[in-house]
Amino acid sequence: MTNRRSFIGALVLLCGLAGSASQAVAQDAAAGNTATRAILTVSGPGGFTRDFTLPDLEKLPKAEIRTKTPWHDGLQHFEGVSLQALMDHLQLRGRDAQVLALNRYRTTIPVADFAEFKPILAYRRNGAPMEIREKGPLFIIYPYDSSAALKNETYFGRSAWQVRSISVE
Ligand SMILES: Nc1nc2c(c(=O)[nH]1)N[C@H]1C(S)=C(S)[C@@H](COP(=O)(O)O)O[C@H]1N2
Ligand SMILES: [Mo]
Repeated sequence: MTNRRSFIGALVLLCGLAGSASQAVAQDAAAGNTATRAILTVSGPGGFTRDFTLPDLEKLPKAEIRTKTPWHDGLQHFEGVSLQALMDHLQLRGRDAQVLALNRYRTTIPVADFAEFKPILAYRRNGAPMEIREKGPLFIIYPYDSSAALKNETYFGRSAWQVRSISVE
């Protein structure tokens, strides 16, 4: 009787623990605990792959761009990491970066753009993190106002929002 009762007690306890653990995982993925959740995966030649949380990205040297964009009203202030700095940090080399977004949008950015135009992987807009519904958490931003060459569909098309992964090839 006592054994049976403690067995049931243990079972109830275990189910409770498993339940709250899987709940935590689900909440992380859905609501987006950006402190612990990988929001970016960067991959490269030779099977290289690295996950980044938001704090991981914030530890890299910060780059800022002030510009108007086709997607926002008025002058915007973006903070993030320069794509060139991200490549340098990971010692990645390649010709093209294949960018995949949460909404499955894909675009190819020539790596030469990184040094030439200094686009950033923005994680804050006007001082605040970007929600997924605001095209966050990561948005590739070029300094559109700095050059007439950037104000066209080529560079708007490379400006992926809701970026989830970048693969250098
Ligand atoms: N995640 C994501 N980023 C994206 C797109 C998209 O569909 N999804 N469209 C791209 C293209 S092709 C262009 S020209 C611009 C279009 O922005 P618009 O839809 O606001 O005109 O955003 C780019 N970034
Ligand atoms: Mo486009």
